[in-house]
Amino acid sequence: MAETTVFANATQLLEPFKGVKKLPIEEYFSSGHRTCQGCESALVMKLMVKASGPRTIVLGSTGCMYVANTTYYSTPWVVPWMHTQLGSSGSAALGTAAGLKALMKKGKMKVEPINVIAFCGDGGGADMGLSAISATLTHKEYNSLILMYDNESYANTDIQLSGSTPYGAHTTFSPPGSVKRIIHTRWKKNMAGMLAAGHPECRYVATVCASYAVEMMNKVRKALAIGGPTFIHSLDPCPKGWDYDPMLSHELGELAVETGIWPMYEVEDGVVRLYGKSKAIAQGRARKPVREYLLKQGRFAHFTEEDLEYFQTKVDEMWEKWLIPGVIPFRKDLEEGRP
Ligand SMILES: Cc1ncc(C[n+]2csc(CCOP(=O)(O)OP(=O)(O)O)c2C)c(N)n1
Ligand code: SF4
Ligand SMILES: [Mg+2]
Repeated sequence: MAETTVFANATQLLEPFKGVKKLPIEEYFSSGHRTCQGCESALVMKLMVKASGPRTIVLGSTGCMYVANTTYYSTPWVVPWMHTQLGSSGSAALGTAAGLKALMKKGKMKVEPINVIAFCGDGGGADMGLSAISATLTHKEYNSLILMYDNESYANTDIQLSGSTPYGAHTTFSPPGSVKRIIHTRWKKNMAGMLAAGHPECRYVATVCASYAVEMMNKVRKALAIGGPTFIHSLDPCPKGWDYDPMLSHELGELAVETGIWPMYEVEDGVVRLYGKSKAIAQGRARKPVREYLLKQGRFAHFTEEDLEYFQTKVDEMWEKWLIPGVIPFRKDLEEGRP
């Protein structure tokens, strides 16, 4: 008969890695994929399953990380994995977690905590699958992690604009022209902040960047170990969509954080913590100018001084005026007399 612990949401004990030298040597996402040279999303997949370990099921939405990782008769996945429809990472996570629980309860499977991770791209997560992710984050009785790898476009279908594409970027849907230079005039969606603020049953939400690999893996381990549904948003430089030399991927990830464009934080049981260099910035470390990040990428090559200045002003605003720098855009000071 099944052990009751499983039905009380037992998770694996996943202690944080104590540094790069302490990482396990085993790989669960190995050779056999066809992602572009310098693809940070592929690195995210590799780090994600290294962090979770072998007793993990991975579910992947359509996108680069599905298509490039499942060439006929060849796959880099060493753990069991399944494709799911573009907008279905949330449903796949919840359904799999519930299915495993039911099979264990009926005695049809050995009772053990199995990690369930569903990944999606920004198109699949921040746009198309948002409602399913939201629904999953309300079901506290099922353990799962949804990881959104954000390359800031619908990359697999040739770099269309998504709700996660940054202001002004050149995509196939927003090519700069001589009459109108900036076609995409919207600020990027605040996905992790939105999900953390609106899902009281979700115990853990974090933003990560693979340039800070050990920190990223430890966030994955925390998300899996804490129990219930959790969410991680990863910013992933994409040489093809962002138009830069693949050797710059790691550096661009660092610059996204150092310029303050990508704040790294976690929300654990309702408590927000900035971490790594984002914490240092909040404590007074100077942010690098956004131009150092933007001008290394062809998708911003059409930017004039005025555009760079506008982008800088918006990032400054996040850090100076938002309730939590770069995280919660609620302002305290708009109406006199109100907190
Ligand atoms: C319902 C649906 N609409 C459109 C497509 C075509 N399609 C396949 S991959 C993809 C891009 C997905 O973008 P994203 O989720 O950001 O992942 P990325 O390709 O960037 O890795 C699209 C539009 C699809 N597979 N299913
Ligand atoms: S287009 Fe971007 S996300 Fe897709 S495989 Fe290439 S580098 Fe990776
Ligand atoms: Mg994408």
